[in-house]
Amino acid sequence: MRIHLVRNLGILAHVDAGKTTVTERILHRTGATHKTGEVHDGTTVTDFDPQERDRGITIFAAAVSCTWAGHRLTLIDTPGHVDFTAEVERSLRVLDGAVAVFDAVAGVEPQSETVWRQADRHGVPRIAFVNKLDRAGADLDAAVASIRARLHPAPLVVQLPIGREDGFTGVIDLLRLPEDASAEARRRRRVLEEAVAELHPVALDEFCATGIITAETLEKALRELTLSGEGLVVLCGAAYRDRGIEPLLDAVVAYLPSPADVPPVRPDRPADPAAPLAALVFKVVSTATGRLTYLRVYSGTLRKGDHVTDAGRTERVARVLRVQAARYSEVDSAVAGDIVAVAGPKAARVGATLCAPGAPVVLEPPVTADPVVSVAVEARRDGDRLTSALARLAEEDPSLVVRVDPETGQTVLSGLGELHLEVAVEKLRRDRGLEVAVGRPSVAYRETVVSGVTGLVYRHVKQDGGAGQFAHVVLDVAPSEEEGFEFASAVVGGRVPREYVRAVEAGCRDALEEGPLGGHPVTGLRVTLTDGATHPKDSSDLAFRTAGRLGLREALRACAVHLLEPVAEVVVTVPSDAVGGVLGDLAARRGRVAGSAVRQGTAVVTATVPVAELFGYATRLRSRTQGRGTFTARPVGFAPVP
Ligand SMILES: Nc1nc2c(ncn2[C@@H]2O[C@H](COP(=O)(O)OP(=O)(O)OP(=O)(O)O)[C@@H](O)[C@H]2O)c(=O)[nH]1
Ligand SMILES: [Mg+2]
Repeated sequence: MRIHLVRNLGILAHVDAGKTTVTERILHRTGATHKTGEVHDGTTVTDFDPQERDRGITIFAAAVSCTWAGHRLTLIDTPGHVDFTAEVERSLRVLDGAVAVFDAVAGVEPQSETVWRQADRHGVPRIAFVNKLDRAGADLDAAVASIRARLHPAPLVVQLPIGREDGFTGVIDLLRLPEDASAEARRRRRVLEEAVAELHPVALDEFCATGIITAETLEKALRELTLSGEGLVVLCGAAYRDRGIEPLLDAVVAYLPSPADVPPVRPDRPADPAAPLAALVFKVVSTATGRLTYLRVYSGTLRKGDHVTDAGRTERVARVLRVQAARYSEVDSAVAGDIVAVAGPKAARVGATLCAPGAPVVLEPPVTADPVVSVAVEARRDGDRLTSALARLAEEDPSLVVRVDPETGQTVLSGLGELHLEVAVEKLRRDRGLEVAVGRPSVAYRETVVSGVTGLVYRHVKQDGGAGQFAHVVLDVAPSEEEGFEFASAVVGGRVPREYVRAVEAGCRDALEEGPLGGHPVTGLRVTLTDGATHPKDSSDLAFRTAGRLGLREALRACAVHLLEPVAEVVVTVPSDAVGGVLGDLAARRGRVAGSAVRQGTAVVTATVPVAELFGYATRLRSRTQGRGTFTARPVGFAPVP
């Protein structure tokens, strides 16, 4: 398949907007499947995990391929629930374009905004699909207005719905209007022409010269505006009723980029099958037949049997597989622009770069979010199996972190939300047959330095027979504005050789895993190695790493350290008569209300609330509002515990 005929796209949206249903209808319409499944029956192609089928939500991003109009489309159906945002992040990293799906009743919802900003950060061009036009209360114009107000200043609506709500039967293409088009359709075509003329010089010239813009010019202009992000093509339909799917496929082909239309991942790795191989691992899964590594090939060709390197390790690719959700078909090779899975590599992690042994390269890995919620887990028996199963889970999903609490000795699993952890634990039970007991959820605290120390001296000296150990370091510790950890060396005159400086930094990182207050990870500090000394025989990397670790641990005990807790931005939607109770309840939960708005009898309250105060909030809100209230919570960082 020639590269400009390839489309790699994500389906993105708030929970329940209809991503999986859209994907399902696309697979059917393109002939990739013969039956169409439904989310509520647990029969869709992309929600194939038993937990997804039971819960009726997408948890894991699933890739599927199909062909349309001579193009090969690879779609990634992503989860909409906020707890699985990391899964979306990993997918966005390897996609060239996206379809953002909206609910025609709700318009832009909180998680639509989150994934939109994520896509912005990755520079992923997208088109919009306003779904569920068949629902009571569906309103395309209102949905477009909310897109304009909150996401994109220039939505360009290219269709007109036929019929409303239950009477919705399809869409009229405003680009190619039939002869007998209604006055309303002509008016909307005019609106589209004017909007495009405003953004696109060639279209403007044509508009000024002839008074209209032809369908061909419009299509060309819309493609360019989509790729540059200056305009947002908006389509509409009702996936459930199979309306608007063909035009959506046409739009994907017409407007979204091929791998050759986006900037190369690196200047020296063009999207060319003849270039040296560079592929990024974005997903790792264990299947019944072994470990599969999902990757996006950015440049070069990956053949079955090839050897590839990843951070210095060389591994053999035994099989290359094209992915169809839970099914795989073997192919001989994958080329630049392809998204495939491979069997063989045992060590490659999510975020790793696989490359040609002679031409090593490291691509930027997807960012992983910090965990905010933890539970203690314990095996009723088979403790060792639990340990290895947890390690496997964390490998598949880097937003899960496993550690042993230094005080209680308990194994603690941390993740991005209660649901995230619940799903992980359920996976241990179902997929691995482990009987696990789970403690109550608690938040994942952090520690941060508020005032530092200078000139802390640490000498690590061991001379009890055999080879000795000698390392001498002097450290300054200061708070930093940024989250995370910065390290610098100000050592002069080569008093500490470069490799030992690196060992000191590694030792400091070890020390950051357990802070002085309660053994929580330490963040927001800058450490400077200001001086040190070596011994001609007894100094080693190990000695300096140990000195870095113990030295920083001692320094942290001398610093003023503050406890941080995760906070979330909460958006609560309730009938307006319940808003008083909701505000009071948020205040009792240490929430800070940022704003509230009332529209058509519905109040939307936005607040920042500590995650620790949100456990059980769903139940509380439901009972307060007789089931009519809903909320979403999005972790937004850490704040000092009062
Ligand atoms: N009325 C109506 N319902 C729809 C339409 N499309 C999807 N639905 C229903 O909306 C619900 C959610 O659809 P999904 O396809 O699971 O939504 P999703 O965006 O994949 O949800 P998550 O993956 O959990 O974020 C299901 O019950 C669908 O049957 C539509 O066009 N009209
Ligand atoms: Mg879904």
